[in-house]
Amino acid sequence: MKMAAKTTVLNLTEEEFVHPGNRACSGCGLSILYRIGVKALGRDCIFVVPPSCLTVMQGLYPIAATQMPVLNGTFASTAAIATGVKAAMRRLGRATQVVAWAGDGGTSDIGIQALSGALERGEDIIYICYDNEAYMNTGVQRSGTTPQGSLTTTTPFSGKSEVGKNLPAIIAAHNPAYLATCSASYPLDFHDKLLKAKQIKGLKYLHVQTPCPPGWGIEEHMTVALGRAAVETGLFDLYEIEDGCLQLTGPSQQLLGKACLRPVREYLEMQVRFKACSDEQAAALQAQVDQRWAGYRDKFK
Ligand SMILES: Cc1ncc(C[n+]2csc(CCOP(=O)(O)OP(=O)(O)O)c2C)c(N)n1
Ligand code: SF4
Ligand SMILES: [Mg+2]
Repeated sequence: MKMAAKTTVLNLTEEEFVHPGNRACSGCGLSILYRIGVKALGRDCIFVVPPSCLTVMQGLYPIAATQMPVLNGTFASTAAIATGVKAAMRRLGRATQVVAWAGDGGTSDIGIQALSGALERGEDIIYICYDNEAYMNTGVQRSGTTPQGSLTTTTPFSGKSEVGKNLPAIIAAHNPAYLATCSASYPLDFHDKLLKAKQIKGLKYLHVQTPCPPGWGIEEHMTVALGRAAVETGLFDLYEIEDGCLQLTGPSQQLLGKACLRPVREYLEMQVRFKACSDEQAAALQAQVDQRWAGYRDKFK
């Protein structure tokens, strides 16, 4: 399915579904993503959210920050709850979108079993994983997707020693109806991928990198610059997978025309969490990026 005409700031709906003022930290990547993403979903949707910064940001009824119904569940059961809510909607004859929206800890670690089952069954839900690359809500503990070398409160001296999970690749191995990677720094790209996901039957998975100022050790005004640097260095690629076929999208697709990308070191040096990262670790990361992008250039030339 081809993407329809792109949304811009000029034609993005002015209707707001998120009330002014919420409990996210200033500069939170998730809050940018949430406000814009919800515009693509529209009013007829139900969120299923496990414990995370999003639960805190949305707040509790009757002073919730969002106008749509939210079901807060347990960590392990997000995709199973969404499956049940969708079945109930079907039974009622309603086309309501059911959207599971969870963090990286809730997706790559604790909720992965229920998500894997829902993927295998091809449940007709949207699953969004916002990846701030640690358990932020409880004080920056390392998660499955925390990158190697990153300082967290549970990897406080020399950073995480293991390589982070490539969660989109794990999801892709389940052959979902639609998979897209997105960034909070390109919220309209996320908006349009979500619009597209709404038209597709089956499980749609969107994986979004969301910079987190306190967890990454950056100033609040650097959030957008950080997400862009992740894309421009080739560390975080924006793509879609449909019918098993991967296509780079938007800003990542445009990078194909460049002879070389920004050095990975630039991205690492912008963040306190990588201050223990050794030259060898940075060089290994650069080598991985170079190899992946050589593969893209071969494939898409
Ligand atoms: C079973 C269970 N274990 C631990 C917690 C405590 N807890 C609440 S939020 C959270 C962090 C979630 O991390 P992530 O999914 O990455 O979302 P983020 O906080 O980064 O937004 C944890 C560990 C919990 N509520 N339930
Ligand atoms: S800790 Fe990070 S993800 Fe959580 S609300 Fe603050 S900026 Fe957002
Ligand atoms: Mg997280």
